[in-house]
Amino acid sequence: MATIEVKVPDIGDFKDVEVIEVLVKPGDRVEVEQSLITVESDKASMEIPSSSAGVVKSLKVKIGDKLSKGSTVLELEEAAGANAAAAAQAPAAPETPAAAAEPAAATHPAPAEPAPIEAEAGTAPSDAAAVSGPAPAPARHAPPAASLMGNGADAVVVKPHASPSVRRFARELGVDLSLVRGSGPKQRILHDDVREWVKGVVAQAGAPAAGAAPSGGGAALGLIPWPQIDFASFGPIETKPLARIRRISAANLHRNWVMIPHVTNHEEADITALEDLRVQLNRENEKQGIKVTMLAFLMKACVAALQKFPEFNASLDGESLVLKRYWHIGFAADTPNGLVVPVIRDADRKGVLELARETAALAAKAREGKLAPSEMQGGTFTITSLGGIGGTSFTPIINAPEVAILGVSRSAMRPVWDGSAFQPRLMLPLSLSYDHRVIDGAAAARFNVYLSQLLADFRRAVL
Ligand code: CAO
Repeated sequence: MATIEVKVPDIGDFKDVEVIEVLVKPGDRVEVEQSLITVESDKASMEIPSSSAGVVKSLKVKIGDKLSKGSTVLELEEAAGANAAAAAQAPAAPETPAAAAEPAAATHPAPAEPAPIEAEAGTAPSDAAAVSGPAPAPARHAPPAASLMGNGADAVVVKPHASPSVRRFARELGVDLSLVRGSGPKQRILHDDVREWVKGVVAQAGAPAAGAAPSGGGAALGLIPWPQIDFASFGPIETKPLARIRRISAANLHRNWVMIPHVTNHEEADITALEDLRVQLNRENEKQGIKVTMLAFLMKACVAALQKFPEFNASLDGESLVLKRYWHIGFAADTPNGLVVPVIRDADRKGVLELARETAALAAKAREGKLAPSEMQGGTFTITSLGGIGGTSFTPIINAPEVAILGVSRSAMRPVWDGSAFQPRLMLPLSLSYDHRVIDGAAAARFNVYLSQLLADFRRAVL
């Protein structure tokens, strides 16, 4: 029975890469191309596969060791005849001068190629979407990375730090790794983190793993399976993969919708006077290129309402409520890549003109796919305005871990009874969704009424 030394094959420009996972132990039987260890450089991680089949006799590496091409990974006891057949099937290593010079090459089949290199955090394209923070829950959930609401977005998604085998494991379970907090070195996500995340989600909500396909999603809720229909049997169809931001936002929206008991309170604000002021301001500031839309006023008014009702500017953390003494307001922006939520920091310290300037700049950046992750982080409350498009009301989904969101629809002239006659008034529909675990219906109604009063008489917003 021959002993074979399995070495690190040619892995390109990588030298002194660190062993971060050892996937086999002495006595294990391994097949050709089975992953033995995972190594990681500053920018990427990859699995080193076995060049031969056999039984692991001894490991020559441990976690933390630094390896380069030609380093011995382990010794295998070759099972008689095993590698003759395997070698015939194994893909040959690339014909590089380095591989040809490999002295051990004569004693075992050509090394298989390492698993594809996977880019890690920091190397993700800027148009990727970053996910919003999770609903309060399992300990290993990721912190709010950035928002995409559908936000979750992350419109900037920084790729989570995990080895290929962990990525494969997560894929098998339908887990979106961007939602999992890594407990390994440099916050690397480990197999156990994925397991704990799944346990947490199932235990907390009976909900499916975020990102799970609808077909598999209902089992934990005891629902009947998603209908499987051959649509083509009814007529012509076209199948398009979902865009990346949409997939991420879908997972976030699904989680938020399933985990947060939503209720929406509808109210109307008389913005007749405010609209006059807005038009006047736009006239005055035309030369400076500032355009004030209703959104800037809404932000200012929301900050005042959030200060009066602090539980709306909060997040659940287990059995505690975290009240935030800062007012960073997110707003949903519709972009060609999907919905993202840029955040205006310290909206309480900014005037309406500054808020207008900043929202316009962030919305433009969002549409160009150029928002930095930091520009979508830290939100405490979100406004989603469909006023430029239409509609009379809707049910916005809360952008977890926030506890409320304001949906705004299109204002319209309506006859309003003033006690003696109908008057034409410009009315703005406000739809406030709130997390009923934190906010009672009465509090939501008070918040919305107060907001409506502020908008009707904007002087109150600066009191
Ligand atoms: N009622 C009537 N008109 C309104 C209005 C309202 N509530 N809100 C805005 N408008 C008007 C604006 O005054 C502007 O009119 P003019 O072109 O005549 O000046 C026009 O509608 C377009 O406004 P806008 O949408 O460009 O600007 P905004 O500041 O109101 O909104 C932004 C900016 C980024 C929020 C918006 O462009 C956007 O992306 N909205 C979509 C958000 C979304 O998709 N939410 C859904 C989330 S839930 O799935």
